[in-house]
Amino acid sequence: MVSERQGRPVGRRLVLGMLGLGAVGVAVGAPLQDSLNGVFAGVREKDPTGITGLLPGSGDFRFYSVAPSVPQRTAADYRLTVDGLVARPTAYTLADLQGLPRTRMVKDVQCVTGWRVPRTPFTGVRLSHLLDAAGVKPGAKAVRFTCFDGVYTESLTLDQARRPDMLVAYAMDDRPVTHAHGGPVRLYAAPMYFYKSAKWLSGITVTDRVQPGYWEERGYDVDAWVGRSNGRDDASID
Ligand SMILES: Nc1nc2c(c(=O)[nH]1)N[C@H]1C(S)=C(S)[C@@H](COP(=O)(O)O)O[C@H]1N2
Ligand SMILES: [Mo]
Repeated sequence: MVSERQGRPVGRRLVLGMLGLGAVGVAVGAPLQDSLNGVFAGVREKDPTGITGLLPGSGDFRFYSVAPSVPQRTAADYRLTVDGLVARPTAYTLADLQGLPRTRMVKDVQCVTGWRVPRTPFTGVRLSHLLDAAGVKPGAKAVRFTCFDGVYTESLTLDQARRPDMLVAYAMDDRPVTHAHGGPVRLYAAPMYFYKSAKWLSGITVTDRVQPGYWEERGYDVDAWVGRSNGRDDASID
């Protein structure tokens, strides 16, 4: 099976080269650091020296991106569109989203490859609120998520999407979602493995059937309930 860890060959080569040089991360500035964190994500789990853990500001998180580079979106140019089988297609700015009813949740983040970050707060607007505002048409069965990295996609059934623990999140750890973590806006699918939580969210399309997302086309479960799917935390996922 193709896995997350195999999805970043360019980054890994670059990182291995840098590790060979010895000094890591110390002298680089913030924007570069952001992208380096992305590059380091793929190796950290395999790094027996622990040296990648020395990267500042990364906490326990790994940073994942299947895209080699992702554009920045600011509060001025960020848009989230809601379209498809809806009565009222809508485009939200970041300020629009922040002005909607706010939900904060604190749960463990769990990636399917085994790493976990305990008690991570996410804040945003419920996905169900955006769906209700758009007016889901009869016959709709699912939701497709697209991202401004131009590559990643995700999906939920309409029933899953309407759960109160599915958020369109603009804060993580009580701070604006950073670019490396998928800011300014990412999905937070709390009851599911973290691959469902699409970063750099730009589109929500209501559809008549589930279209499997990026990793799901590569073998991951579409219904990604934590503890109940993908062979649980079984290392065989790799
Ligand atoms: N756009 C996009 N979203 C994504 C991914 C990605 O590669 N691209 N990776 C997924 C996976 S596998 C995980 S574990 C989490 C990682 O989120 P983080 O980088 O904030 O830790 O994002 C998910 N959402
Ligand atoms: Mo993941």
